[in-house]
Amino acid sequence: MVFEQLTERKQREREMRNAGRLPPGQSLTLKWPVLHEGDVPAFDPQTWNFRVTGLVEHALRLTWAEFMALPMTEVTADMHCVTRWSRFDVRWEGVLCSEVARRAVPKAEAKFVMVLAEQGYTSNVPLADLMRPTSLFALKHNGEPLPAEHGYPARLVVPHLYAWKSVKWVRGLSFMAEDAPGFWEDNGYHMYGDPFREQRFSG
Ligand SMILES: Nc1nc2c(c(=O)[nH]1)N[C@H]1C(S)=C(S)[C@@H](COP(=O)(O)O)O[C@H]1N2
Ligand SMILES: [Mo]
Repeated sequence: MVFEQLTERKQREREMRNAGRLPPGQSLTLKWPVLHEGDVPAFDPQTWNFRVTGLVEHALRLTWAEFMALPMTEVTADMHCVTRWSRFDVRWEGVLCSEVARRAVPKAEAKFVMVLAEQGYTSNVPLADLMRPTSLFALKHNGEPLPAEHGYPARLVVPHLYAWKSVKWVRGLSFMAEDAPGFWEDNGYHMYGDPFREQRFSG
C-alpha cells in the first residue's frame, strides 16, 4: 500500500517534471502541508474587514459582506513552497486581486504592494504580479470553504511565486512606490521568489 502510493507519487512527479511544471529542487506532495508562524486566528464576520491603503485614489474598507459580494472567479494552479514541496492543479475560488485593485484605483506611482494579514504577517509582491489573472483572494479550495489552518476566511494565492507570498488570513493591501520586505523577506527570503529560478534566499 505504502509502496503503491510511492509509485503513484513518483509517476506523477515525473509527469510534472516532463511537462516543465516541477521547479528545480522541488518534489511532489500528495498531501496538503500546513505551514505558518503563530496561531490560527479566529474569524468574526461582524468585525472582519479588508483594508486597502497607501498609493490609491480610493482607500477601501470592505466588510465581510461587501467582500463576499465581489465577483468570484475560479483559478486552477500549482503551489510551490520554498521548503521544497509542490502541489499541482489546485482549484481555488475567490476574488481576483485585480477586482479589488480596480475599485481602489492604484496611483501611477504605485509599483509594489504589501500584503497584510492577521497577527502582523506580511509579504511584498510587485503590483504587476498581483494584477495577473491567476492572483486571487481565495475563499474556497477544491470546491470547499478554506480550512481554518489554510487561511479561512480568505487567503491570497499568487501561484507563480513561492507560497510564503500566498498570505493566509489576509486582511488588506498597502500600495507602495518602492519595494519593501515583508515578514520572511526581512528574514533572508528573496524579495521576489520565483520558484523556477530558485529565488529562495536573497543574495
Ligand atoms: N498569514 C500567514 N500566511 C502564510 C504563512 C504564515 O506564516 N502566515 N506562511 C506562508 C508559507 S511559508 C506557506 S508555504 C504557505 C502554506 O500554505 P498552507 O499552510 O495552506 O499549505 O502559507 C503562507 N502564508
Ligand atoms: Mo513556505
